Amino acid sequence: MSIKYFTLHQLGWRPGYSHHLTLQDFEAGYPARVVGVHRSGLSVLSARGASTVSLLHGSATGVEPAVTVGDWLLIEMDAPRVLRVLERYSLIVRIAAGSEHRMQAIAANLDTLFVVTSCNDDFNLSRLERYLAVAFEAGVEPVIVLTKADLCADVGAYLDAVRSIAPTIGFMAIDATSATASGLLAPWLADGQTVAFVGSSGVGKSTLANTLVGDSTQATGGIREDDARGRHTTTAREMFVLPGGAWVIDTPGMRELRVGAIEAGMGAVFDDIETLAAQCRFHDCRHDGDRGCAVESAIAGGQLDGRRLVNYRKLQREAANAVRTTRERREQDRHYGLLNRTAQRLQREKKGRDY
Ligand SMILES: Nc1nc2c(ncn2[C@@H]2O[C@H](COP(=O)(O)OP(=O)(O)O)[C@@H](O)[C@H]2O)c(=O)[nH]1
Ligand SMILES: [Mg+2]
Ligand SMILES: [Zn+2]
Repeated sequence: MSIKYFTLHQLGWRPGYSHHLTLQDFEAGYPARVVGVHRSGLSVLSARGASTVSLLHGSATGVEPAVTVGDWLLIEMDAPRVLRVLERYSLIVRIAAGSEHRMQAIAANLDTLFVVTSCNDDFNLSRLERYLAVAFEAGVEPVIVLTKADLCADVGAYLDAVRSIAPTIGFMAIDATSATASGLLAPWLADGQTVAFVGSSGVGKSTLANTLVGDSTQATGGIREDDARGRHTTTAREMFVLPGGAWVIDTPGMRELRVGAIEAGMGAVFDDIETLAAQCRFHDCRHDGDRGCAVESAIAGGQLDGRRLVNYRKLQREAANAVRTTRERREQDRHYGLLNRTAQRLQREKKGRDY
């Protein structure tokens, strides 16, 4: 398959990235976008075409969290070597599964996060709030996509529920298998835009990705890994381009999206609770039987869903916990680093005495 060449603009380049690059940087290397993260290395696209660079080792180019799909790299002019990871415009992160504190990047430099759920048992307002908080924290516009509308008798009830938690953000109900879905998502899929689909397994993320790609095989630019049927499947972390020029990152279904620090995101999703909390009699009100609590009286009066307060608290605890463990771990690392260096010095001194 022939390789299609993309301009930086088509690859999603933003003027802001240049602000972090010096003239020397541009002489030493060129920018390239990570379109695939594989065990063997990173697939990148640049104005020079497609290439593979090895994964980053060493602290010089190491970033925390590690390089992910959508990242921009500075690649050395004449060698497949990463000089630097460019400052991220936005980054969707979670606490890695099976870890207490390790941040895992899901997608970098996104414009839009499509939060996908279906009009059935998967639908869960608290989980939606969680995804929204993560998107807002990252500075990414969230859009809620309700799939399987064609299989649902009362789509209106689902839409009303979404409206109740997120009156200001975009949402839609679709049949992900139908071509009409493309038109509904089109406002977020302009040339050079980068979007990602997140949500539970089986809600239709890959189906939707396939619908957007349509029948066009040339649209994939030779970078999409197809299975035997030539359909997109969610295997590795990768992004691919749509016929209209937008970049799509499909993600494997997530069993849980555990949050890290999300104060700003919480403020955006739960601004009703935070506004009420400012009216509580005591500034350190726990909204839990305290006198003069505006949050509890709003719940009693039916203006606020009690479920929202429960979820707000849960997410706050989770975030505080993640922030604390990360800080403790950093201090521990510093401590052990110091011990190590001291041990090495003592050993050198001992050797000096022995010889
Ligand atoms: N009828 C209907 N089926 C759908 C819709 N979205 C997804 N599906 C089906 O649901 C199953 C899971 O979809 P898939 O895209 O693999 O989900 P993913 O795990 O989120 O990527 C597939 O059999 C799809 O055909 C929809 O909007 N309507
Ligand atoms: Mg999938
Ligand atoms: Zn209160």
